[in-house]
Amino acid sequence: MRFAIVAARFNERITQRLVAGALGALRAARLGPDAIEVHWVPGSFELPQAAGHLAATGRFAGIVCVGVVIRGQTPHFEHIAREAAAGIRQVAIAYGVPATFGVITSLTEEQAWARAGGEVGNRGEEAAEAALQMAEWVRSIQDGGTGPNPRRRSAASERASRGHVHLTQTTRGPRRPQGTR
Ligand code: DLZ
Repeated sequence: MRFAIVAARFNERITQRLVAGALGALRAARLGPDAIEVHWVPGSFELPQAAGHLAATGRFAGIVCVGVVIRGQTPHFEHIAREAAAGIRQVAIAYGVPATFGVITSLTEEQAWARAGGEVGNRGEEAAEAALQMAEWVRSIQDGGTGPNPRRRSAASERASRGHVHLTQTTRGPRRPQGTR
């Protein structure tokens, strides 16, 4: 399987850490250099457009989008963060190619560093883990299966999914909240 990382140059020093985290996760999944491409775009606003072009080639099992949006003095932050998130989701749905959201949206630069390999984890690594899991799931569905067997999960994957429903649960039907009928 081939994966792409699309990275936004704005706040580039921090984004580099996200790219490194994403590369680490993909390599840990035994993907070689030939199976990973890194593409840079000017800012997070451009991530969906690039992801769409890459998805349209049909060459990728997953696309990991990384960027850093830090709140400034104006509502610009909201526009960029919202468009990046919605656009990436739209690409994933339109093309059926997992496109994951490794974009930090923070109030301060300090918060961004903390989420780029600091004490709060690495959003790039987590987004790559999510793309790997989704790609595996898509492939198993296309092969006529019911979803992948639970694979050994990395520490980043555990962190990424903490507090969320695991994919294997959602593929086998939603769980009824306890005490309801
Ligand atoms: C213009 C801009 C601003 C103010 N802030 C950010 C940011 O915090 N993070 C980011 O990734 N990009 C930012 N950009 C650039 C936009 O994403 C985009 O590249 C430009 O608006 C050109 O379309």
